[in-house]
Amino acid sequence: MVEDLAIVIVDDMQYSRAVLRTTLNRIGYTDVRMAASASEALAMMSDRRAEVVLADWVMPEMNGLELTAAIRQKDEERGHYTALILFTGKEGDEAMMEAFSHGVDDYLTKPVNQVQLAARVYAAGRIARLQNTVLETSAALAATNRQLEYLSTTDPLTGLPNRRALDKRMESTILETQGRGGAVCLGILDVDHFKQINDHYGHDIGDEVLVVLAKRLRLALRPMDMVARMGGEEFALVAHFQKAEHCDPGIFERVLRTVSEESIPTSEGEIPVTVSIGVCCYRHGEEMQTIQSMTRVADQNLYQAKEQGRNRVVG
Ligand code: GH3
Ligand code: MG
Ligand code: MG
Ligand code: MG
Repeated sequence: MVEDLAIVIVDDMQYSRAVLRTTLNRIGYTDVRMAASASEALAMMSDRRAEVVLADWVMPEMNGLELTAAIRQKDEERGHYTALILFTGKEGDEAMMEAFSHGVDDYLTKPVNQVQLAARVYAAGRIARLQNTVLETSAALAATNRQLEYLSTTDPLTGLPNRRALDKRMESTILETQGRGGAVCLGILDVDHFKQINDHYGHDIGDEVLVVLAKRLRLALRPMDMVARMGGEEFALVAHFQKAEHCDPGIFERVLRTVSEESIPTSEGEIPVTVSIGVCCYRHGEEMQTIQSMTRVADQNLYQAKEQGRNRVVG
């Protein structure tokens, strides 16, 4: 018994189609569909895919080679592979070479020998299954990689980029500022007296505050700016400006006001929250900065902001 295959026969001659189908049925293939033209075959295959296509070369409108190109393109889009056997009355090595150079997997001359047909269809089925296994495996691998990439760069509590993603962004933004121009500002934001919120309402409510705060910070900045969670109740804000003269550390004042203007809703009621922000900006042409040097300066400024009474921006 052969393993069944989804087969499509394409031939403009009704008689040829019927002979092939009868032969394939006799071998044991039950899923054999027939199309009278290339476009009919393509429609059939977009309904339900085929594993092996047996196509006539010479057909009106779209010929077997054009059909091969169309199937290859559709397969590429969908991540499938269809094995293609071209059959033809054309004689000679040149015709055969032309067919293979157009991407067919196999080639048969008419009248089609039944034993050869059985062997070639069997081999074509094996090609299709091997190719499809490879494609499915690499698609699964790519999905796993995307998932890993997401997990390794995202903070699970707030859904914001994490420290690792922040470092990557800072590195590329600093390089861009150095090379192409513009400016980059790093703000390190720390919630004021967050320990008191935890102590008073409990750690879970503290978490709720962090989640809402993260959303507010995201909304307070431009889409191209980055808001990341550095850890604990500390967030990093990264803003890049195309031109050095557009550098505007004032955005951090706006962030500060957005946070303190409205209390944060939690399941234990509204909790007023203020934050302190330490800023470091690097403009093109200034002495070179690194992530470390910018973080150091922003941290020192954050410390100053806390010292000076909190709920303020320094830098
Ligand atoms: P300051 O104004 O000086 O920043 O005071 P603070 O109380 O915010 O500073 P401190 O660093 O003493 O406290 C930060 C607290 O944040 C301590 C820690 O328990 C809490 N914390 C860190 N990570 C989390 C978290 O993921 N969830 C919650 N609920 N609390 C956290
Ligand atoms: Mg024909
Ligand atoms: Mg802190
Ligand atoms: Mg704090």
